[in-house]
Amino acid sequence: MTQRDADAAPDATPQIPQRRVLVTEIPGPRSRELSSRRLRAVAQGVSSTVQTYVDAAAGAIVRDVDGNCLIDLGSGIAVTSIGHAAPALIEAVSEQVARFSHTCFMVAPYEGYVAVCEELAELTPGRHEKRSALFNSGAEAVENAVKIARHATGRQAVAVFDHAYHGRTNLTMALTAKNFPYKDRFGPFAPEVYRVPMSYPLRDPKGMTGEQAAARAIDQLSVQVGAENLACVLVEPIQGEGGFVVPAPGFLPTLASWCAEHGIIFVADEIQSGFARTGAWFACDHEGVVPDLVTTAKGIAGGLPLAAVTGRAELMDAVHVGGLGGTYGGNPVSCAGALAAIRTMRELDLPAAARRIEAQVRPRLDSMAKRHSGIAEVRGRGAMLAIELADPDGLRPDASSAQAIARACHAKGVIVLTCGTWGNVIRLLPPLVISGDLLDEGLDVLEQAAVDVLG
Ligand code: PLZ
Repeated sequence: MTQRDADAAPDATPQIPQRRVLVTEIPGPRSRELSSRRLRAVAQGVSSTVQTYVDAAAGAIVRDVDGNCLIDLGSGIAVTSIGHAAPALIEAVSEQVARFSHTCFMVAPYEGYVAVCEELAELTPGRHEKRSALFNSGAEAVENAVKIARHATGRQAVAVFDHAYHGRTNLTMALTAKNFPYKDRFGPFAPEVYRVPMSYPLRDPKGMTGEQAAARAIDQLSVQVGAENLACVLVEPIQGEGGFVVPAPGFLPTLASWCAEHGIIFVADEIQSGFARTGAWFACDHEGVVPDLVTTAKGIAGGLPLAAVTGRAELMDAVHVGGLGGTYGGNPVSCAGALAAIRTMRELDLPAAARRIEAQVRPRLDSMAKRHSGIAEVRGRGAMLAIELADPDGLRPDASSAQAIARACHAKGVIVLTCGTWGNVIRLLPPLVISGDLLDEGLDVLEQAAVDVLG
C-alpha cells in the first residue's frame, strides 16, 4: 500500500487485488538483499517461515517487496482473522493513535480498556460474572492466569499436557512441551509444573474415548501430584503449535468437571483457537465447556499486540489491588484495534465464515488424504485445519515431507505453516474473510505440492 492509499478514507474493498501474482522467483532480488542485511543485524535465533519480505498486505494477500502477491493461509499465526488492513481496524487505530497512544492504564485509565473487558465478558464461554485483565502477548496472559490461579487457591502445582504450547517466557517454557527449538539450553525452568498425556485420537490406543483419555490424565495427576495441591489445569482446547490436536469428545468436559469437584481452576488457553477461528467464538463452546479462566490473544486485535485473562469474578478479584499489570498491558491503540476487530467479527459473522471455510477445505484435504497414504489424518475445526504426515503403518512422523510441501507452497506464492511436536503437520489458518476462489487457488497449490513431494 502506498502512503496515498493509507491516507485514503477507509472503504470496504481491500487495497490490494485479491489475486496471487508472481513477478519474480520467490524470494526475489529485493527480498534476498534484505536477507543479507538481516544476517548482519538480526539475531539468528529469530527465524522466519518465508524468506520474502513484506511490503504491504490486505485481505488474504501479502505483497512482497518485489511485487509478488502471496495467498496468506497462515494469518501471521492465527492473528489477522479479520483480514489484513481491515478498513475498520485502520480507522479505529488511526483515530486512537492521533488522540493518545499511551498513558499506562495503571497510571491514567481510559474507556477502551474497560470496553474490551466488557466484550470479553460477553463473548467468552459462560454467563457468570466475569472480570478481565489485559496484557501484551499470549505468554504474558498465560503467566498471569497461573499467577491468578495460584493466588486464588493458595496452591502451587500446575498441570499441563503433552504437545502443549504456552509461550517462550520462563514460566511458559516450562509449560510448553517441546524442547527444540523452544526450550533447548534455556533452563532452568520454573518448578511445580506437571505434564500428563493429552487426548490425541490418532496416536492413542484405538477406540480410546475422551472420557478414558481424561481418566488417564486425572489418574496420573491424582497419584503423582494430588488434586489438593493443584492450582490449575491448563489446556488448549485444540492444540496449536503441538499439531492441531483435537481431543476426543468428552475429554475437556471430564477434565473440567474433575477440576470443579476438587477446587482446581480449569484454564483454557484459547490464544490460538479463540475469537471465531474454529467456527464458534471459542473452541470450548463446541462442547459447552465453561472454563474458570480463559487466556486470549492473537485474533483478538487484528494484529495489534493484546492479550487477556478473563475469568470468574471471584477468582480474578481474589488478587490484591496492584497485584496485576504492566506498562503496556491494554495499550489504548491495541484496545481500539480489538474493539474494531471484535465489531468486524460480529458484523461479518466470522464464526459462520470459519464454518464455511471448513466446509470448503475439509473435503479437499480428505481427498488428498485418500490419494496419499502418507497423510495420516485430516483434523481441526473451522478455519483451523491440518494434515499430519506419517507413514501409514507405524505412524512414524514424516517431518521432511511436511517441510518440503510447505516450502513448495511458499515458492509458488502460498503461505502455509507447519506445526506438531515432530514438525510433521501442515496447518491452515486463513484469514476468515478470504474469498472462496482465493482459498481454492491456495488449496490447488497445496494439492500440487503434495503430489510433487509424495508422488
Ligand atoms: N498459547 C495456544 O498458540 C502462540 C507461537 C509461535 P505469544 N503461538 C505461536 C512461536 O514460535 O513463538 C501461543 C499459543 C498458545 C500461548 C501462545 C503464546 O503467545 O503471543 O506468542 O506469547
